[in-house]
Amino acid sequence: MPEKKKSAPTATKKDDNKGGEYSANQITVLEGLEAVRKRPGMYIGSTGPRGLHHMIWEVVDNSFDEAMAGHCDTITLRLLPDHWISVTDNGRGIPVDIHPKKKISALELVMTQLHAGGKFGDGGYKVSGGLHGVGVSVVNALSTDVIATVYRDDKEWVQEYKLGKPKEKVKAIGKAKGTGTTIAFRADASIFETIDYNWKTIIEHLRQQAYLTKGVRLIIKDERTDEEKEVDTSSSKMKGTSYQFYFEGGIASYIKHINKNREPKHENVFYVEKQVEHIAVEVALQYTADYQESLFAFANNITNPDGGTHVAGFRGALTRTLNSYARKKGILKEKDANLSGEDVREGLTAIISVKIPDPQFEGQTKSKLGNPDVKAAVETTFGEALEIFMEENPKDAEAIVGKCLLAARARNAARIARESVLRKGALEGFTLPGKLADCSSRKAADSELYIVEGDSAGGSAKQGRDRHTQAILPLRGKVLNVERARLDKILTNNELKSLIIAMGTNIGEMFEIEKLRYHRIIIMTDADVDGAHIRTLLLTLFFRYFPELIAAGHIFIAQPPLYSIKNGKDMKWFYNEEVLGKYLEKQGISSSDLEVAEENEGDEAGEAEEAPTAKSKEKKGKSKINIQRYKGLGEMNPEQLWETTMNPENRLLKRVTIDDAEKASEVFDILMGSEVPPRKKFIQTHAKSVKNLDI
Ligand code: 0RA
Repeated sequence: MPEKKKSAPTATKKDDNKGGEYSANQITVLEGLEAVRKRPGMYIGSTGPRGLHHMIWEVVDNSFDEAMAGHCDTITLRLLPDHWISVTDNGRGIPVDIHPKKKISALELVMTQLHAGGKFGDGGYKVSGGLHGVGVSVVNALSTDVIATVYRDDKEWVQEYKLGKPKEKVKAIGKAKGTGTTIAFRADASIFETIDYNWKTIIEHLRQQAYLTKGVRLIIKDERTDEEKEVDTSSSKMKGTSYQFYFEGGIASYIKHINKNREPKHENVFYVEKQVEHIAVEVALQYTADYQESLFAFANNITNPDGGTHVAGFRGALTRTLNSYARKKGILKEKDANLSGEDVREGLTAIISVKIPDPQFEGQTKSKLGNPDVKAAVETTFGEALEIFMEENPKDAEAIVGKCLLAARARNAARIARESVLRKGALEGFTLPGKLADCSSRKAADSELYIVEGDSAGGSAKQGRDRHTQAILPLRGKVLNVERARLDKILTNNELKSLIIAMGTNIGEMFEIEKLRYHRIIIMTDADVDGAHIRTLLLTLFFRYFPELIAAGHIFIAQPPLYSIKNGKDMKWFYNEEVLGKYLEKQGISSSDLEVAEENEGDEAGEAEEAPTAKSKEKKGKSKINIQRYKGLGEMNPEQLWETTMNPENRLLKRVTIDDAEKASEVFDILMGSEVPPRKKFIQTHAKSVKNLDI
């Protein structure tokens, strides 16, 4: 690469051009550039900062074209004093020989004739196009000064321009080693709203371009004076700032860059690059734990925010390939529905880059690729390569399909939720579930909803309650106790639908806490393993779908007594062993006696209703203290249930915190999850505290 050390572009000797040398051809050329100056927006997009920066992109694109044709590996952009920009590459150098028909140097043609860009040369296809593929002549027309320097045939050639017009013919001004081109320009301040460049905009655009052109070294140097730099970006620190972008991995490196603050679901980035006839296809992707999709599509290095045929081909192949893999490996069973386009999109980071000789852009903003043959080229190239990648990287493949399945489940749950309980209007004026014994009060602040396990306990609760303020919703434990059922399945459950309708809040995006019909929602389950199971499930449901209700303190757990002691006519209730123990001690019954009594009972599950029985030492033989142990709510009669568990005057309620619910949800995952080791471990460590856990 020619190393011409210059902090600002060099000017050649002044040598007035003889107007008479210009042919008729050149006059039309100059009229063409005049048209650009009259309607700059039509050629460069805008005269605002965007258009100004397009001037740079246009010049850099020409060097990228040279790089993509395989003739250049280094491009240097300099921001120089006095609003000069210079772009140097080590390509072949713009030809300087005289064009046979036009009788002027090819360099001059390129610089002064609209769209002369790819019209000559060796036919290597021109890649830049679309929005800023207008040609360097437009940059020339919109600049007060341009200096084009070419290193070619061991010579340094130069031509300078003022407002688009050459000052003199192209001429050799010295010797040169190697080949290359430098285009230096100064945007016309009378055309652009501002001619101050934004460093960050330049860095970000060029970083992207560097990713899209692997193997090209891009050097960007800020050599402006301090006054010219943006005041608010700590200008003094910017002095001498320089960046180098070189990405051997191309768009695969780009994927890593985009995902660097995300959580990738698999290690290897998928990458394919293939030339299909005249279309060059490049695709890279990696899934992350995100919910959004980050997809970037480019045609000839120009971004297509509205997608187009390349994106269509990509999407088709992605969905098809992931589904066929999941089926082949039995991850999707026969009865399972296919993964949808939406499912495979969640958490996807992907870049699709195609290069075609004649890109066609559609839509209002010209941001959608239209070439029809691109779809099939991307679809086959990408589909085949992804299939091979999945076979060769089973770990990655499993993680990808797993993530998509998860997305499918979540979407299914959301859909079911929307369709069943949740449609707007479905709840308003919708009849409350038949099982619900509602309270008569319509004031939510006074009202309570008891969720009761089982029909028999439900019956007692209905009879024992305060009808004015207490509503009862019995849930059938068996139905709820769906082993391994995930919440999405559970949401199809009629019992839970009834609960959601009864609460009145709706769920998901339709959730409205203001619609809550009861300010206290009380989970009342048996003090046994099944009860704990159902409680866990309900807490998980609240934690996952109604965290607002927990946060607002609306969710409670009823505390039925564990024991009762009948002493003559007196009835005492005990809600935990400690209090019972203390009471018994006071009565002169030691806990060892109690233990003996329990052993005598002879049933390790403690099923007996009238046990344990202990005799008071002092009152030996006189009176018998009858300790009753409650296992199920159904064992209490309505009066007892009211007295012990529902009467606001003496009941115990535990308000559920987010912490409690989160723990429950973890337990739920362990109990219901498909992963066996954690479930096994959980059961082993809790085996002593929970007997007869039916998992
Ligand atoms: C057409 C033909 C040839 C070179 C280029 C264009 C060229 C253009 C630009 C613009 C910026 N840098 C550039 N480098 C090269 C060369 C044809 C040949 O050598 O046979």
